[in-house]
Amino acid sequence: MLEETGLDYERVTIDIRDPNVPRDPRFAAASPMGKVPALADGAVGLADSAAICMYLADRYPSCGLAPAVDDPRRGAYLYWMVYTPGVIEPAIAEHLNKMTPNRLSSGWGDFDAMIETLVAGLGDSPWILGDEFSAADVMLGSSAHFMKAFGLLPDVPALEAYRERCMERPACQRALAMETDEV
Ligand SMILES: N[C@@H](CCC(=O)N[C@@H](CS)C(=O)NCC(=O)O)C(=O)O
Repeated sequence: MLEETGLDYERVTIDIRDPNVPRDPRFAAASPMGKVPALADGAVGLADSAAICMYLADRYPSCGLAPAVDDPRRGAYLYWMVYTPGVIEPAIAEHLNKMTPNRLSSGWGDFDAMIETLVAGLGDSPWILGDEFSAADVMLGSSAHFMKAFGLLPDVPALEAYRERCMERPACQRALAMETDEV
């Protein structure tokens, strides 16, 4: 997301496996659960990737990564922005932990409903809001990539094409290269 914004930023590594490794003090303030990623931006600190993407897109609107608050696409944008933490993540956890799904009573539906809804949302469009890329695609493309990495992405050509489209973006390629360099 930060590569998509084009803003200057500093990456700070947090060791999530060893809590005894000293952490940047801004991290505890930004992430109440101690989860990564987290963002510190002056006096602002927050965690959760969807919240971070929404913050950056709204705080730095000239990056053009979110429809304005009075844009008719804003509703769909917000829906898809929270689709990852609200639907994809719990549906994946339920699926991986072999819990009994209940499409009606669970707020995230179930794994199949999560995939069907995403595929229907994309339709024939290149991006989730249509022809224009947004921060919602940063979240959904990353989620599709994560599912693929864990062998969870169903063989749906439109979904795979979307994942590839997101991953091929120069910003994403730069971010992946940084992670590879760090390993
Ligand atoms: N919904 C959160 C999920 C964050 C999350 O699960 N982070 C994991 C790594 S992928 C983590 O920090 N785990 C370490 C821990 O819980 O101590 C987001 O998208 O930021």
